[in-house]
Amino acid sequence: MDARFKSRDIERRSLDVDGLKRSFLEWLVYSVGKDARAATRRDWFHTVALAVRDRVVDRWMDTTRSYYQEDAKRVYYLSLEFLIGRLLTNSLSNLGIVDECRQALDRLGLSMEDVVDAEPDAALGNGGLGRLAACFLDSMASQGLPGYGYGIRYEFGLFEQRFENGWQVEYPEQWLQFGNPWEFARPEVLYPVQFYGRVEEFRDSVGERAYRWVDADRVLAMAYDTPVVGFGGETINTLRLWSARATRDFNFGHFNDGAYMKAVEQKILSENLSRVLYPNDATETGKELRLKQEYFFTSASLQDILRRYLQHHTTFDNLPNKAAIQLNDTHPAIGIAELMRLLVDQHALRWDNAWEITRATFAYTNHTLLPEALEAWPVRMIERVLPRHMQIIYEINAKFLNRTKARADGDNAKLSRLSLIDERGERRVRMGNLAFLGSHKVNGVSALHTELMKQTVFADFHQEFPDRINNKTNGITPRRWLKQANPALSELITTRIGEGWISDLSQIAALREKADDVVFREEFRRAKRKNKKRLAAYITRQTGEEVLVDSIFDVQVKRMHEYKRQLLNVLHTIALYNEMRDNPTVSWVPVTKVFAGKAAPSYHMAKLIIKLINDVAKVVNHDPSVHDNLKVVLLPNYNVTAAEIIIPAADLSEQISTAGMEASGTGNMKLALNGALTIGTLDGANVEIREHVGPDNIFIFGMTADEVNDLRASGGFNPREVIASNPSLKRALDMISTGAFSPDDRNRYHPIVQALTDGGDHFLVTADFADYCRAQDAAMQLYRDSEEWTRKAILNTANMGWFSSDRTVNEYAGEIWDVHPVHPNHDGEGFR
Ligand code: BZD
Repeated sequence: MDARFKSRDIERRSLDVDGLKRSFLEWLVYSVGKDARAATRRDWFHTVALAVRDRVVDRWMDTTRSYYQEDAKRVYYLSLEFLIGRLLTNSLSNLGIVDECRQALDRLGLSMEDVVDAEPDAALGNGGLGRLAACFLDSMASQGLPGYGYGIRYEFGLFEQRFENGWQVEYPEQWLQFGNPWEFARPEVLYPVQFYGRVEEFRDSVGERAYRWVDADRVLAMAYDTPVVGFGGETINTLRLWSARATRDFNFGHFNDGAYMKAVEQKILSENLSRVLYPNDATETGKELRLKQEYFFTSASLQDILRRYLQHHTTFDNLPNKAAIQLNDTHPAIGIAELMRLLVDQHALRWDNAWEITRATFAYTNHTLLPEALEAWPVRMIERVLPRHMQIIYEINAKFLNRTKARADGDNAKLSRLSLIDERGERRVRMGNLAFLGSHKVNGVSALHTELMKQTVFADFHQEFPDRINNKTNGITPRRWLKQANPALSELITTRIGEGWISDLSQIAALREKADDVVFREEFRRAKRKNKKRLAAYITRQTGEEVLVDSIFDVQVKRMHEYKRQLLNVLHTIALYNEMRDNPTVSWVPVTKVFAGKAAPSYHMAKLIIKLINDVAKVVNHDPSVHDNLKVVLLPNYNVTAAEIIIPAADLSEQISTAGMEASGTGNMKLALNGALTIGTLDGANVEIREHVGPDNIFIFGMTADEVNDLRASGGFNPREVIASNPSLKRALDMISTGAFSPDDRNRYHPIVQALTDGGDHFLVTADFADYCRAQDAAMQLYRDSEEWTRKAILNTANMGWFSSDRTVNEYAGEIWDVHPVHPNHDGEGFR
């Protein structure tokens, strides 16, 4: 081998400062094509990312080879969303070379922060569901589990949010504009995906009725692979995202007619499939393109999974022993009909055999009980777009209802609830029912949510299949959400208890005893203060507002939604503002209310709430009579990168959804792990957080899910009475409705006031207001006692170990997937 080649080859893997520096220079010149004088920060980011990627590739191949050689059972996580965020710090940190990289850059006169900041935030998701998928990828790789992510390589991720005159305005987000150094295009990994056309019946070789899908349009799914670096760099898994490509023969007929431009137009249109992420979180769109996206990535993934399986097997009997497919909500649930189609139509399996294999392979995670979020595609649309799948769904349904009828003895109402088809109004396919029926396990994402699934949406199914529903409480990866986002605290923790917590978060319990150690408390506070300074500077950069570092940072960061009740927080803000103005001589605990979150572009109420927060901020922040004791900021464009700055700096974590409506929450876990005290309702995983951190270390308020249920069952309540009996609530609402925050348009907030009064206050904002204010007062009083506050904050961090996504993923692996760690053989290569 050429000597120069060989030395480069070794250099590609060296992890010391000199080796990194040399390969940076080499990459800058030979791959980015710049010299050091002309290079921009973005050039350097690409350079460093490519050099880091080099250090991953051998181990990635080793990992994949080991899975192949062992014919290990793999888990395939099918998700329409992966909210990944930036990868540079993540990769360096999981490889253990953050300091080496920093020094190498330093020697080149570059700051690591500048390079890191040049990376776009990969926002291929809306919120919790997409971020959970990303945390699971990290946890699977960190534990050596053979896990693959499958999704869509959206050209445009979640929109960029800006405020114009206080209103949300959406801009396209172009994360791929300058290329993506982490991904490998796989132009040879290409699968056809069909749409439209019709179904032909024929007799197969043994004279049985069979079907083929003909005259369909075709699109190709092309793979892009991103390595998923596990902690320690032992296991490197794969995230495979599909991009739509036109087939070469697309509408060839048009060429013959001479209508060349028309054919090219068609080509462009078919590639729209992977163009953009739908920005709705918790509401269904019912748009045909969305259905096509769901089928597109599901079909390509299943074809890929079967191809991999068939490398080792000649029949499908072992598929459930070699592949577990997890459906992240119902978005990929059409995969159940697709696997049936592939097995029955393409591989000639008998129906019952195919169904048994399908059910044993799939499992389904539900993330919401909100009726408006449950997918139900019009039968007529599926008939048109996926005609063969509609037949298969009918067949699944008929067989199931026939079997069930015998036992349901005449309970037709129950049968119609169990049906895959909702016959009320326009006929629709209930994707939740399909997912349930086609899976061997169905799970909720917190203990409460899973119970409510059994009692509400899936009550009838639960009766039929009492062993199918199980709980898997969500978790978060401690690598990104503590180690990387909060170096100040994580270094402190490591000096005291070692670094075992990074891969086994239960070890963080060793901090419990440190809560009583004055010196540790002081150091814990110092770390928090450092993070608060960083956030304060960020706030000033983003909004121009100056905030007091020693005020309570009271943080509510999440998508804007009425059920999450940002309005409750705003009403408390206004009430507090009034109290401060009324009592200027009292020594108030200074409060900084930090909000951030995007609203779905068509969700008018959520956008109006954004405008209200900005309007309230304008009034409060410029009122000298509150002496800077209260500041309100709404940070624009909340995303993973912003979360990494905000969360470590929070003192108080707002988790205040109407009980029974937030399936789990995961921001609640990130904030508590970073030493914020939660103020929250007994909803989602808050219930379990209370159990772990202890009731003395959390501020719980408001109605319980049972109370909410009873109240609604008894016909609701009269918000007007509640408002009349609470002067501070009445005053706050009056100010909103008379234009105190919108002098330029006094009626602006009429819809909000209306919803909270004559509208019946569906989310029980007024009903929970008084108790929320009580809990807020308790928090503010406690904050005065900084030792006691810090003690509780430490106990939060110390008691959150169970909420690691490593624990969650292990539960899935053991109780649903039956997959086991594989230890890749890295013998052939010299890496450390
Ligand atoms: O899933 C969220 C729930 O609201 C949270 O309570 C829970 O913690 C997380 C993770 O389990 N659901 C979503 O984020 N849902 C969506 O983002 C979504 C996206 C598209 C369509 C429907 C819902």
